[in-house]
Amino acid sequence: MISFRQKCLQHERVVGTFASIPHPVAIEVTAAAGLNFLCIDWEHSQISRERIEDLIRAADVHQVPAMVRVPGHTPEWIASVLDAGAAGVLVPRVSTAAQAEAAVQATRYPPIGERGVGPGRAAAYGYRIPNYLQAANEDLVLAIQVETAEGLANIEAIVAVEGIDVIFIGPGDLSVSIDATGPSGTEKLEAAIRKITSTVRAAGRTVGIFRPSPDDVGKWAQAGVSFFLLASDTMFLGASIAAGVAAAHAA
Ligand code: 3PY
Repeated sequence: MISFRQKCLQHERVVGTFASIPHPVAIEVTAAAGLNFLCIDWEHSQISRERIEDLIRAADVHQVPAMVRVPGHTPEWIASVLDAGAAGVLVPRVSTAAQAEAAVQATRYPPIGERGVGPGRAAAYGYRIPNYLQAANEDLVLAIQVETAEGLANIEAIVAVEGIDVIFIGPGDLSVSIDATGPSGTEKLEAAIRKITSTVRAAGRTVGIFRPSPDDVGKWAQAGVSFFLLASDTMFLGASIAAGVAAAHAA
């Protein structure tokens, strides 16, 4: 069976969502919904490092790969969630080739990178270290987020960094960073997203994007995006409750 990383690298469409509710029950409910993967959001939630390990465990029960969005570029955070068994990392706010290269170094073991060897959950608490080292370098997904004006300006150099699997666009942050918020910024933001997408695809690499709803997933897939993070557990929960309540009032 083709691995999650290979699906990403081969531009197969994968659809996931951000998991931000710090409880394994939410992961189990979300994981059973037919997603290709989950991304546990350590950057923008109450989720703690200890809880991340339980959430990954819950996703594993459903055989859904669980990536983790780390809060920043610190190599120890990246290694720590990979040791917990994450299927990969999403590193936010990568704006230069040097930052992209540092993410590769933190994610891969030597000779590719500098990740430290530890007897964490991913290596069966030490029993499987020899097997795990090679499997980790082959199977873990490294996605970096381009979401700043600086990242947009440096996109050619970032795309040239070996070892990045997915260049993921964060439209919310990007819109703020390039001063393209609200309806008046729509065209400017769309042009920026298209520039990143076409540059990444011209280099044969994989593009991802956050979309708050599925409405324009088809449009961005046509533009060359194949890795989608669709809303979040809390967004789906809120929208579903609101729709149910509205329907009950209207009945
Ligand atoms: C963004 O849209 O900026 C994101 O980071 C998505 O979570």
